[in-house]
Amino acid sequence: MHTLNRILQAGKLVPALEQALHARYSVHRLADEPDPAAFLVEHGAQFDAVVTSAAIGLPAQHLAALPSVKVISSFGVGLDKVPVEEAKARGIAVGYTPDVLNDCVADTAFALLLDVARRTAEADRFVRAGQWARLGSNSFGLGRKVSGARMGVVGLGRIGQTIARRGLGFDMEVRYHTRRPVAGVPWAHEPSLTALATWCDFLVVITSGGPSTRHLINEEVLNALGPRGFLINVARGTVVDEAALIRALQDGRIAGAGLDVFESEPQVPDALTGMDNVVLLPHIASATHETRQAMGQRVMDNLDAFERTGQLISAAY
Ligand code: NAP
Ligand code: 8YV
Repeated sequence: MHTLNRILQAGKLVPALEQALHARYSVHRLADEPDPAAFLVEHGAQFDAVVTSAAIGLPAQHLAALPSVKVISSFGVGLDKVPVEEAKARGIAVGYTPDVLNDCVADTAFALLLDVARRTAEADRFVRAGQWARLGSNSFGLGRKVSGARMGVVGLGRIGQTIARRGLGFDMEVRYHTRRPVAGVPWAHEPSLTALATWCDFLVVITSGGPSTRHLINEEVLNALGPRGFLINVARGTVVDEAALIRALQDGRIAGAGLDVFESEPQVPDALTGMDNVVLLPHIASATHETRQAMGQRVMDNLDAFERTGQLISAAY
């Protein structure tokens, strides 16, 4: 038994999870503190668990001020803002919410892909602005065909494989790039990211974030994707060199982009908001009632399992 007496809530959570957490445990919201670092210096020792999210994370210096913490339970699958190595070194368990969001993130990748290729958001703006009524039928122009196109998936983990499977329904030819080939999948591994970008019509990015993938999608990859190629990013903003992406779009060196994530969220560069061949989402790939409910449930289940058994349902290491 690892009774959790006092939980630190690192930031804002979805309301249902916040309610469930506060109904079950004694929880303190760090965000309510005017000076969180000073609060932790004074009171950090009273907490034996932290609940956070992929978006909020937990600064390593905050974890250093929490000497009694035994478990971190994070809402989300991305661990780029969670100090996993520091936690591991101290024997602190780290829980997260993989798998339950695969479908919705894959669906969003396809929503972006279809939207940027078939220009649906742009066409919606055209209709609302009265342009169709003014200019008449066939005035909007043409999009790019998606069915039967070539899709390159960068990262073929839980979500990447779900995206690749979606390609089957669109009769797409799918190849992927990862550092190590994945055993037992029907798609061809491409060891060179540049070669994958050259080959495909749609390059869909779904690697993990963090320093090891920073600016993996750089000028060279974008040039390889070429003026008929589209970039879709549902991974992390840091995986794409955003300045290089903007230059490539401005020069017409790629055809367009569908982006759910950005380098400095929630800031989106004006250069992107002014472009019609770009579809922009506010990091909502997992944001459905069903998936967010399942993610919140996994956060609670991780805590519950840790209390009962010392193990997590979904452990990050
Ligand atoms: P996962 O199962 O761990 O898959 C990660 C994949 O990335 C693996 O195939 C891995 O293969 C590949 N990868 C890692 N580093 C790479 C590199 N340098 N070059 C090429 N491939 C690399 O993770 P997942 O559950 O699919 O989630 C993936 C990521 O999606 C999360 O970490 C998160 O950041 C992001 N995400 C975003 C949203 C959103 O709302 N937009 C929602 C959920 C998740 P190798 O290790 O073999 O290279
Ligand atoms: C999160 C995400 O919902 O799971 C992840 O890694 O990026 C999203 O699913 C979002 O970051 C809230 O924490």
